[in-house]
Amino acid sequence: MEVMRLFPALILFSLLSLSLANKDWDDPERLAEEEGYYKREHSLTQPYQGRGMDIPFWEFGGSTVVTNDYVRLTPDRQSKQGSLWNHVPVGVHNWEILIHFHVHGAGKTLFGDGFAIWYTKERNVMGPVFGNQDYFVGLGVFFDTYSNHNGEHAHEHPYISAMVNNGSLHYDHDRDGTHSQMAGCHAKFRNSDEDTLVAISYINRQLILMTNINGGRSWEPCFVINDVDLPTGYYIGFTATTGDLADNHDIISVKLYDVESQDPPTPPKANAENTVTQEPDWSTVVPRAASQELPRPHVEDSKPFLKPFWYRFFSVTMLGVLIVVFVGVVGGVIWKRRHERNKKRFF
Ligand SMILES: *[C@@H]1O[C@H](CO)[C@@H](O)[C@H](O)[C@H]1NC(C)=O
Ligand SMILES: [Ca+2]
Repeated sequence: MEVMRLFPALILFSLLSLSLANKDWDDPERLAEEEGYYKREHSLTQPYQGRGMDIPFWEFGGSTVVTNDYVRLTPDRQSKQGSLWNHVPVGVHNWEILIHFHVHGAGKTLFGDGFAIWYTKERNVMGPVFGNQDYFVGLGVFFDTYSNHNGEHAHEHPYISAMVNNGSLHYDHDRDGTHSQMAGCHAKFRNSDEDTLVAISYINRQLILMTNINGGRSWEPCFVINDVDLPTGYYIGFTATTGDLADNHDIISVKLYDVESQDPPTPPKANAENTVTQEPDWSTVVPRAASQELPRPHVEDSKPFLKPFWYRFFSVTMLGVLIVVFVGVVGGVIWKRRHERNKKRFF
């Protein structure tokens, strides 16, 4: 029968839709718990015990102070810069990091400037990019609370954006870095009554950022960036800065997980002909992102990256439609046969 021949294809298509729906936006906490291997040497949790002011595996500079409840990079005062750097290089190339932070202050309309999360070659060098050096090498994720507005971009602040740099690019503070960002999203994390968390995962060269800023377990997608090259051996760090405007920038906890790669590594080009899959040397990779937004004179509306929503919506909807169609067709066939049999019986 025609319908029966279609059945395996339908099942396959449904499964495919489901797997597509779940691939990109995994619950970061589930991923960390089930597939991640907690790395204590890259994590920071309460109590931040150590001798005196020291925190094991971490060092801090500038205005940073450690209390029982948080590490405060800057206080809500003007012209401060603070840093917190992990001094153990990250040796794994697939990782996820969960960060609990708190940005808050007395300012109702004027506050700034924000903080940054780093995965860079160098650490502990102060500078103008949210307290870190410019022309950095590696990844910077900026939590920019103040819009240095000039009509260059149409997004609202606070704004989270990511930039990958090989040391050649300048972070343009006056333009909120929109000329060098890979992707970004608007997120109202400042002065939130709820715990504010961010999850950044770098798995199979895909960089994903999600936020949890509205309480509960609701993780919101911010962006997905494919084809990002980051080597192993760089350092995790946090910096923040205030200028004319100020805010408290607090880091409450950091948890890094070694996440197993779900796919085998791509063999280096030289070995493409033979079938031996050789682990590439992850430590020599130069930071690079295929999707870097190119310098431009005019900036268009840069809305948050919405495609994955559509993806999920589309595939879940498709599955529903398929089930309805399938049930309808099978039901229709059965009904028709019964009807015909009944006809024969009664007439
Ligand atoms: C560094 O990045 C710039 C701009 O993206 C690029 O033009 C340059 O070739 C890169 N250099 C290396 C060594 O990859
Ligand atoms: Ca800014």
